[in-house]
Amino acid sequence: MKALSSMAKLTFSLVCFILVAPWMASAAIVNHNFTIGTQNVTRLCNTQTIVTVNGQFPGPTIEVQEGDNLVVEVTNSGPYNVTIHWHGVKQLKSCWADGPSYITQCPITPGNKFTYNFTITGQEGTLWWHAHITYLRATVHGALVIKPRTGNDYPFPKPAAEFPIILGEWWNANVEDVIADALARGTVPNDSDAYTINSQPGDFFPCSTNDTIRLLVETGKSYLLRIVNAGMVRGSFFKIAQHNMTVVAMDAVYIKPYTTDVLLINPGNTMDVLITADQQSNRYYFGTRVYFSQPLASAFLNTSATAILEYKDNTNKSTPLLPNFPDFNDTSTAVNFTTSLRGLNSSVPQTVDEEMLITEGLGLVTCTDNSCADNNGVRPVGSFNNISFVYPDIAILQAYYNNISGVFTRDFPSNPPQAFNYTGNVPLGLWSPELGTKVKVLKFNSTVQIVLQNTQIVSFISHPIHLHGHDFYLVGQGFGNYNSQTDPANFNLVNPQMLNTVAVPTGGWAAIRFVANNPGVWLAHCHFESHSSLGFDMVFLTENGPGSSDILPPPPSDLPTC
Ligand SMILES: *[C@@H]1O[C@H](CO)[C@@H](O)[C@H](O)[C@H]1NC(C)=O
Ligand SMILES: *[C@@H]1O[C@H](CO)[C@@H](O)[C@H](O)[C@H]1NC(C)=O
Ligand SMILES: *[C@@H]1O[C@H](CO)[C@@H](O)[C@H](O)[C@H]1NC(C)=O
Ligand SMILES: *[C@@H]1O[C@H](CO)[C@@H](O)[C@H](O)[C@H]1NC(C)=O
Ligand SMILES: *[C@@H]1O[C@H](CO)[C@@H](O)[C@H](O)[C@H]1NC(C)=O
Ligand SMILES: *[C@@H]1O[C@H](CO)[C@@H](O)[C@H](O)[C@H]1NC(C)=O
Ligand SMILES: *[C@@H]1O[C@H](CO)[C@@H](O)[C@H](O)[C@H]1NC(C)=O
Ligand SMILES: *[C@@H]1O[C@H](CO)[C@@H](O)[C@H](O)[C@H]1NC(C)=O
Ligand SMILES: *[C@@H]1O[C@H](CO)[C@@H](O)[C@H](O)[C@H]1NC(C)=O
Ligand SMILES: *[C@@H]1O[C@H](CO)[C@@H](O)[C@H](O)[C@H]1NC(C)=O
Ligand SMILES: *[C@@H]1O[C@H](CO)[C@@H](O)[C@H](O)[C@H]1NC(C)=O
Ligand SMILES: *[C@@H]1O[C@H](CO)[C@@H](O)[C@H](O)[C@H]1NC(C)=O
Ligand SMILES: [Cu+2]
Repeated sequence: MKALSSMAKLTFSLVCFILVAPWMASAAIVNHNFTIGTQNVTRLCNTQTIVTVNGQFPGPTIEVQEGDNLVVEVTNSGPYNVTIHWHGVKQLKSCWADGPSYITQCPITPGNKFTYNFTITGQEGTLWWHAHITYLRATVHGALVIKPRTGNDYPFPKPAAEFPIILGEWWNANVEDVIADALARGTVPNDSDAYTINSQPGDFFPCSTNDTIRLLVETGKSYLLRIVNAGMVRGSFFKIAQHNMTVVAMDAVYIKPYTTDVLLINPGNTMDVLITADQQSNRYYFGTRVYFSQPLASAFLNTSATAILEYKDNTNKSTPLLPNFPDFNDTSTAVNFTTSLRGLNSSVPQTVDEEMLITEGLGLVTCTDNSCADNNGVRPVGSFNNISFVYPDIAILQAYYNNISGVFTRDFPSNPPQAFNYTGNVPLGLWSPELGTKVKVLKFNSTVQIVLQNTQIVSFISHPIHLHGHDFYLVGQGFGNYNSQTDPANFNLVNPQMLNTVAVPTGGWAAIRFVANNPGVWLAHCHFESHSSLGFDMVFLTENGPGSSDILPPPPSDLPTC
């Protein structure tokens, strides 16, 4: 009987496949118009003119099905240069649509437009889009939801409803002034004035209570939270009072479901999380607490952004229950979470063609002008392998495609220029990186392994490193200095997670593997915007392959020029 019914099922799905297949091949075109403009928004009793998309803050949620062609016409009606990045989208053979300013394109200047046109294949879950220039992404961001193709299901029970949850930050200042002011004075940018959930700070910040976000749920039902950390400067713990969460995807890759009462989510990462309304009908706070891994933390904003999970038939209007958040410096909870996640369908390359050890961290350089008189004549920088990235005046991809020389050099090193105790007491002589616009050239289809080694210079915190245009397997991580003799034996080459952003443990390292299968120019950077602005960036240039379909296509005709 059982065999018969599965036989029937098989026949049914074969029929379905044949019927559906031709239709599936021609996936839909999804069109959106983004108008960048300004708008006055009040938070914390403070009104700011902010840059938004279509007048929305956070910006519109874009929903597609896997396989769709997304076409977004961006019109810049605002006062600043802008570009939009589709964070986590693999952009296979569509590097021109990736969006980081001066890397794949010149900015869309005020009054002009550009159409981003790309296909989203082999990715399902939640990604996001954001401005990729200066500090604009603080307000110019939104969720990108990728559902299964028609006929495919989630690998988990269908939730009763889905909620995008965007973690962000708010400044009582124009964010463009925040970054310009920091660069002019040679300091790190000022901290934000509030953390937010869907742009609202919640009940623990001034003047915010009336607008606190509420999610209404029904007893017994399950819901999918599509959490995006769009924060600019810090990672966060995330908790819901008295409710467990089951993480089912991260960075638009399904994972082995993992049930926990606390998440750690870093800027650049996304998580799809199932919750069930299985507690007493009531109101429960959920929200964030900053994770700040530096042991001797200086002052920082540690108030929780909160929203409310409310059962629909709840009659109790007393103060909601607050989650018991971990301490801001609870690295063991942070690491316990990140090391517990496992891939669902991993197929890790077992051999490596190109091996790199890349140090990453902060540093200090001497100013050559008066710009950091306030800071003892030095300014903070970020670097990879002792090179602090200097943004060029034209896009690297354009320079590469058109053979324009003098824009970048191809000598980004595969190893740090000198070995030292990276997580020890680093001598001051090693605190100043070189400045440069160097790229690392990768052979098409080569398997790359990179060990990202955190350095204990200036401050040693966990940095979320984001790679554009690829997902990578996180095959290993640890504290202290990476040991190339002993650590590889402990790599997980069976079921590691696949991510687009990895938080390298504080005072530690992370090993990633990916295949350079996508011709073009790909930025990698710290997803703390304050650090990326200070040169915490690097660039990979993947050469064309031998096949006629393995090459970078020509640029779209409306690509902005500099
Ligand atoms: C986008 O704007 C164009 C006009 O520029 C209009 O024809 C089109 O219908 C709009 N598309 C959407 C999806 O709103
Ligand atoms: C925002 O407020 C300022 C000052 O009140 C005003 O000049 C400006 O026109 C407003 N901008 C928008 C987009 O409403
Ligand atoms: C998008 O790109 C495809 C080729 O990849 C092209 O056929 C299509 O016309 C483009 N659409 C728009 C609106 O430019
Ligand atoms: C940043 O903070 C400093 C010191 O508190 C302050 O003087 C400055 O005005 C702030 N900058 C901006 C853009 O708010
Ligand atoms: C919140 O709403 C109440 C009642 O409508 C109102 O009296 C109060 O002024 C509001 N508070 C703020 C900060 O807007
Ligand atoms: C959360 O999960 C843990 C471990 O499975 C369990 O002990 C606990 O009772 C659960 N809590 C709630 C509120 O469901
Ligand atoms: C790690 O997380 C698991 C699952 O939430 C929990 O059972 C365990 O106690 C945690 N371990 C530590 C050391 O915090
Ligand atoms: C966190 O905030 C509380 C007040 O809310 C304050 O007393 C405490 O000093 C802060 N801790 C840090 C490390 O800033
Ligand atoms: C966390 O910081 C507090 C001071 O705010 C300190 O007492 C405690 O030892 C720190 N914990 C860890 C694990 O570093
Ligand atoms: C690096 O420095 C740390 C802190 O001083 C020390 O504990 C560690 O043993 C050193 N590691 C090596 C490999 O020298
Ligand atoms: C990429 O490399 C793999 C094995 O390393 C090989 O099987 C595959 O054919 C290559 N693909 C292309 C397009 O060259
Ligand atoms: C805006 O972009 C254009 C083109 O790259 C550039 O010439 C101009 O300097 C930029 N403006 C600002 C304020 O950066
Ligand atoms: Cu960083």
